[in-house]
Amino acid sequence: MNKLQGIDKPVHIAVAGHTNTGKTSLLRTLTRDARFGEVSDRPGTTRHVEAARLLVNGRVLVELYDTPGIEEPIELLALLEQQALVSGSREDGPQRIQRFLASAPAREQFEQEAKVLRQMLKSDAAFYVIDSRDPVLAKHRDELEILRLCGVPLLPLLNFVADASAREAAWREALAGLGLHAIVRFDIVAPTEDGERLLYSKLAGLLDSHADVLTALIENHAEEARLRQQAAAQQIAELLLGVAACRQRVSTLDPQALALGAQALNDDVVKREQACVERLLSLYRFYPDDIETAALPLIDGRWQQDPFDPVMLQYLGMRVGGGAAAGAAAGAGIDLIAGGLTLGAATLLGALLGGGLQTLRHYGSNLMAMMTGEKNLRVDDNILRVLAARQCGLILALERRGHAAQQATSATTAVRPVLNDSELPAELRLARANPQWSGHNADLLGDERLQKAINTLSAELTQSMATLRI
Ligand SMILES: Nc1nc2c(ncn2[C@@H]2O[C@H](COP(=O)(O)OP(=O)(O)OP(=O)(O)O)[C@@H](O)[C@H]2O)c(=O)[nH]1
Ligand SMILES: [Mg+2]
Repeated sequence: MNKLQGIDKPVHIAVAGHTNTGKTSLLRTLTRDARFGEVSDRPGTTRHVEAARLLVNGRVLVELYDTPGIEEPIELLALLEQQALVSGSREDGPQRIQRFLASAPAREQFEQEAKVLRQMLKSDAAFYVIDSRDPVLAKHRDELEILRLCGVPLLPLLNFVADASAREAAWREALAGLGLHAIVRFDIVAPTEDGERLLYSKLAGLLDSHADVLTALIENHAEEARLRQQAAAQQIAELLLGVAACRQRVSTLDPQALALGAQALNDDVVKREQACVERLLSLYRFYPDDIETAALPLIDGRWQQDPFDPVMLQYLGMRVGGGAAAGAAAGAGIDLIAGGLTLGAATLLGALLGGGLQTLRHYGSNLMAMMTGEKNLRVDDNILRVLAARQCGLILALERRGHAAQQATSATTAVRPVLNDSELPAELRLARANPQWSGHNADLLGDERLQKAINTLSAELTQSMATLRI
């Protein structure tokens, strides 16, 4: 990126505010590091200044500094005023802060506040994080007064704006009264899609000399998001093509052999899906235990139900062939292909188990071919639909989740169908005819048709997801 050439030093941004407003959480969201610092409901959690870096192409563009919460602003402002009176000189804001930092109270009563102010003086700008559910009190006004003495551009950030008890208008009025007109709303736990872009562009407006760095960061984030979506869609396409191609050979049509074969196929699909979930989580820089939602029935990054679970299918309004015996034999969602015929394994199982001669007769002369020819089990089309819907739903939920989220209850993404229910995409039908595509290894890398199918299918999935995002 050529634009980075002229950038010689990173922008230093302090994150300040009253205690417990979400400062450390903001760092987690902006760095996409769910393990940054310590976050808790207790006030006074962060006790020291802690830095985090934002890199683009290996270059540090921004250094963010988490700071301890300010706890006694009223007392501190009174002290600063008293110190100004005693000194009698006309010092500017930063000089007054320096004077305070050199005084004894900065090492005693106001040790925490001193850490914040020292960092403020060293920074190019600061975010002032506000819990907008709080009423605007004297302590907040005093806190802002003190921070403004540092002479650094301050961008107030209204957190908890989505909460019903947010007092956004009162805060805007109070901030305007203090001369702070550039304000950003930013829900730290569940930021909107363009939340970060707005945050940095507002900051760029306040920091003219560093606008190029912030613009480069914004562009990089957009590019990263695009590449991440592309890579994610590709992972899903690979999963679907692999599963569509899966076949489990069964040597006889004996119900027990069928049930064992069906179970082996079932286990293989569950494993493949799990591997895909793990790759998606790591692509979006989440840990398995970050994800647990009602909409997405994942526990510790693992689906509660395997894709063959009738509840899951029902949820998506899908059915798979299922006779009485099918569920019991783990055969639901699995087809038998034999002698060029595709039959629901369940139907056949039901016929064999129940001695349903009627059904057997129905297959007529093809039955012989089935008995003697090659017999394979494969997954039902609807299982592929479930897999597609779940993985795309997961991506949408991950996109909406900030890295500061503590619980996952806020995810509203429901798993919705992605593949249409009339005919499977051509690539998946092609995969049905190419069992070798179910392999996991490097021999597949050279298969041009497979590569093409992955690219086409992932483009289709990307498009379907775009419609789900609206
Ligand atoms: N629902 C919700 N909770 C949030 C949000 N931001 C922060 N929290 C929660 O608020 C609490 C305080 O968050 P922290 O990030 O530790 O706040 P802090 O400002 O760093 O606190 P100190 O270090 O103690 O000053 C935690 O329980 C967070 O999970 C938000 O946007 N939405
Ligand atoms: Mg903190």
